[in-house]
Amino acid sequence: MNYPRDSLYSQPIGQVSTFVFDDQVANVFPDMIQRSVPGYQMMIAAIGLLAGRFASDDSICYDLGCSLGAASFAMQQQIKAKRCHIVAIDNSSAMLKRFETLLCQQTLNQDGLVPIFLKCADIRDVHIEKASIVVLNFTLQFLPIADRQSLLATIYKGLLPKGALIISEKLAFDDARQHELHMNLHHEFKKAQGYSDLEISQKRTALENVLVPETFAQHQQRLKAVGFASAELWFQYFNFASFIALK
Ligand code: GEK
Repeated sequence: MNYPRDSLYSQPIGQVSTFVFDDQVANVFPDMIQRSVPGYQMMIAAIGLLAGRFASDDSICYDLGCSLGAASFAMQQQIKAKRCHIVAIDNSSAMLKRFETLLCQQTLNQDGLVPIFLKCADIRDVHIEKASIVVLNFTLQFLPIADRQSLLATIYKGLLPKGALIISEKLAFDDARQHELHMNLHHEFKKAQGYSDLEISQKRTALENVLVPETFAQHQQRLKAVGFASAELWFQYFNFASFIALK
């Protein structure tokens, strides 16, 4: 499938409305996320490797907030476990429609891969069971802060004893100068990717109160509070990071 370049915020918009994962966004999503999230491709590739290590026989791998399935496809390429499958969940039907098309094209060509099952649902309502690996790749940040702990508790409960949770997020920093520095570096990253100042600032307005970043310490404390034995960073590029929590 050919995905067009993201120019959703390139023209002046009188009143920028709240960001939603609708058809317009889904249409340009691969370009948008790649040019907006430093290290996105590297994180996706590494999530594949992590799934290869953690996916166990007779278990389920979850991709929560899967969008077009980049993490699911990367995991699928690396999972060698038997009687294992991936459950990919998103509440945007526009995203899942495109994921479905990609999945149909792919399964025609490749046999022997673990199956991926798509589910259109709010990740706060889903049941997690027999999970060997759960991925929240830039999804938790879109939930209201008050809802994050109960989702993580559900994941913890559904994970097998040797299971792992991978969380990637935009981070905030306690130190005001560090916070400002990382925000500016991200702005410069986006400019280097071809976004204009107008696009960057209108997108920032659209995401206000929708994408709410927290510090790594806040994430770590919450993960420990729901029972995880440990949670450590394995990747960071400016204010974008990925961490792994072990049951
Ligand atoms: C990737 N993981 O390419 N329930 C289900 N889905 C949700 C919810 C919710 N409550 N809230 C948001 N989403 C992907 C990228 S994008 C990240 C993830 C970004 C979904 C939303 O519809 C969108 O598809 C995804 O979470 C976030 O590896 O756009 O920065």
